[in-house]
Amino acid sequence: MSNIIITGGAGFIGSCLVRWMVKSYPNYKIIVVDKLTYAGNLENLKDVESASNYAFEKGDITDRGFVEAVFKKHAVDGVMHLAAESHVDRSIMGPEEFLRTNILGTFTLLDAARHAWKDSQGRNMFLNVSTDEVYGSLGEIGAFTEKSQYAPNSPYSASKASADHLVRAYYKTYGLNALTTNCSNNYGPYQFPEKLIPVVILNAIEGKPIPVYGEGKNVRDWLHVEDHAAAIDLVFHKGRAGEVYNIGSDNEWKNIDIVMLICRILDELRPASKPHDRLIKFVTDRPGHDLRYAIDPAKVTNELGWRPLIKFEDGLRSTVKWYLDNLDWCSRVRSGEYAAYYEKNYSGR
Ligand code: NAD
Ligand code: TDX
Repeated sequence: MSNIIITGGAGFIGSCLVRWMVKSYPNYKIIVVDKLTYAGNLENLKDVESASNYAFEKGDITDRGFVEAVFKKHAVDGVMHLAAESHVDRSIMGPEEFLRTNILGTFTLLDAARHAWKDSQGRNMFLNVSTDEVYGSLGEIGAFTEKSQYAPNSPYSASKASADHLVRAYYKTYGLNALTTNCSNNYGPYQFPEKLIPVVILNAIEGKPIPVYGEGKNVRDWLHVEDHAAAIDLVFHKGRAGEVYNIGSDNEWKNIDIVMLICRILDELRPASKPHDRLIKFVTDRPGHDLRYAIDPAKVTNELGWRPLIKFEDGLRSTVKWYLDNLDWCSRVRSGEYAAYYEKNYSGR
């Protein structure tokens, strides 16, 4: 494969994957397809914008005419599909856009690929980037495997689950070379400051309350975004069509513990008159809040040899540092629409 579209390439994980692919494969053409919603920002791609193997197409993945035109213009033979509405709290406040982008958008891409690739199936690949949230919530023990039952609990995870089912159906019914990766929580630079880690960092340094939902006992399994990009690259090239691969790093943290750890890192890097953890505020819980996610990565490790390389304490510290060094980026992406969202999400909690 040589002409690969990365949908959602201007977002958090997408932009990391674009940087990774543009640098790793000088002979490929990497084409970013992105609508540039509040979460997508061309500033995230400034490192690659002048690379000769990079192109950008602005548009909506639910727009069939646009998607077909991109396939034709660039002779697309591979798809890494990340474009999505990705924030659970927003899906609770307004599910419709999640259903449109995540379900209809995935269908539109799959169907365009099916038609564009009808005579060249063997040489193409459609990789759908999904989430561990499709499996619902775990109790105190165990981890999700590729065989775990789907049990999504939020409009976001239900829309991602629907997309995963469509990918499977296109493989089974039409023989489209397609597969899905289900990954745990990502962290790292360029994550939009509506997700837990950047919210904690920015609120702490601004002296605002640090909102912890419920009692802070919910558990997430955290993976550095660069380890995720490496996994996507590997599965795209070496994974078997029709399969599912769970990506995660055995790195479970209770929310309150991760919040405390960020506060300690900030006490060191940006000391304030009092410790930052004084700002922690337990607020009304997220409805349908999944208690615990954990991924069993045995399949991707044993079959393809993937394993995460970035130690969590190192990755978290460098992430905190990145935010401190990029406060201008933070204020630019948080302006406008984000300000209205912030007010709505946190005012009643
Ligand atoms: P993000 O919200 O940071 O970025 C999403 C990108 O998609 C943005 O650039 C946005 O402009 C674009 N987009 C949204 N709607 C679009 C549309 N209709 N047409 C074209 N582009 C559109 O998301 P992220 O955190 O980078 O997540 C990327 C993918 O990875 C998503 O599919 C998400 O479900 C999945 N995922 C995320 C995590 C995580 O922890 N962030 C974990 C596992 C899986
Ligand atoms: O202000 C907050 N306070 C808080 O306690 C926020 C924003 C979150 N939380 C909690 C909720 C979760 O238990 O922290 C945990 C992490 O929350 P998010 O950052 O919103 O992530 P999560 O809901 O776990 O989903 C993320 O991982 C899976 C991504 O947003 C999804 O796109 C991905 O599929």
